[in-house]
Amino acid sequence: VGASRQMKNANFPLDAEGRTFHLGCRKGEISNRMLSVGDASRAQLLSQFLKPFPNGDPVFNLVSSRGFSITTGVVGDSNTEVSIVTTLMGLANMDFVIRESRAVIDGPMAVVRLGTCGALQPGTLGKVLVPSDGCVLVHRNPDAFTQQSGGSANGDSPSPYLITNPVFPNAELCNGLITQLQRTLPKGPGGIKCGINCTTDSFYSSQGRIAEDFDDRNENLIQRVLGEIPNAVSFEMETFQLLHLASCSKGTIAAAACAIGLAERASNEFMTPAQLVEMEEKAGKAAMDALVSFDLSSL
Ligand code: R1P
Ligand code: URA
Repeated sequence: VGASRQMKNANFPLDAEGRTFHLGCRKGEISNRMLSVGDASRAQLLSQFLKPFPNGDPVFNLVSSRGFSITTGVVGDSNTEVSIVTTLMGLANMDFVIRESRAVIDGPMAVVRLGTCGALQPGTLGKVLVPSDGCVLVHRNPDAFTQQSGGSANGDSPSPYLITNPVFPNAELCNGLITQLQRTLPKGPGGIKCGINCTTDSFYSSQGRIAEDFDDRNENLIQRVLGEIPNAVSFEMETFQLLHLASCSKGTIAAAACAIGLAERASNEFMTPAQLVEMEEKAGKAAMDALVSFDLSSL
């Protein structure tokens, strides 16, 4: 869907075909059951589980000028529609996806995110980490880095990173996701670990990666996060916005999430590309089955 479209309504832009500004979708193209993934290759891999519609229409695919993609089809023999949406990275992109899909979908929605993440607990490389206990936002506090922020009256300097209170997944959708993951994933070193996810506003500073080129003041950040949130399992970059918007959706969106522990922060180890693809396939199928099983009328 091209960039040079005449938009109407500066408050919530739609083009002449009723397509949204960034996601590029209109009514009928995106399902009430949505799997959100970060990148195009994960979306492509998981599109193998989508079949043509019972009336013979092929699986639908759209790529917007901003790089978001939507693939809509029917899961297996269930006759239930699911859309795989490429959400890209960061809070703002998740905001575009949820707000613009909400605008063109009628009725209740269920959204599951399958991402990758930094694994915070030792021994959790390659596991699927599920924020069943909630999700906080860890974000940089620019005021702590400016000259004029000389500290408060009691002499405390402002903290360079702020940690919000948690937001929570829809319990029924999250439990369904856990059930499907337990069914699909290999026993043993693979498998799942539940806890709290920390969404961050940077892959680097607010995930405690040490940089020489910037003044980040994050040397103790991972230690602080684990001290304040002992059951923190993961660092990633979108789940907080998904769960927060769902909780502000006036009861119309159920959301849950999980992420594959791609990099273990304590040991500095990474999964191999082949291990990642295997886990994406298994966790992706589990997430789609959880979406299919979810009772939308419970919202
Ligand atoms: C950073 O590399 C990206 O990976 C994680 C983070 O949330 C961020 O988007 O998830 P995805 O693999 O889903 O993109
Ligand atoms: N995604 C993140 O946001 N952090 C990691 O360390 C790995 C994947």
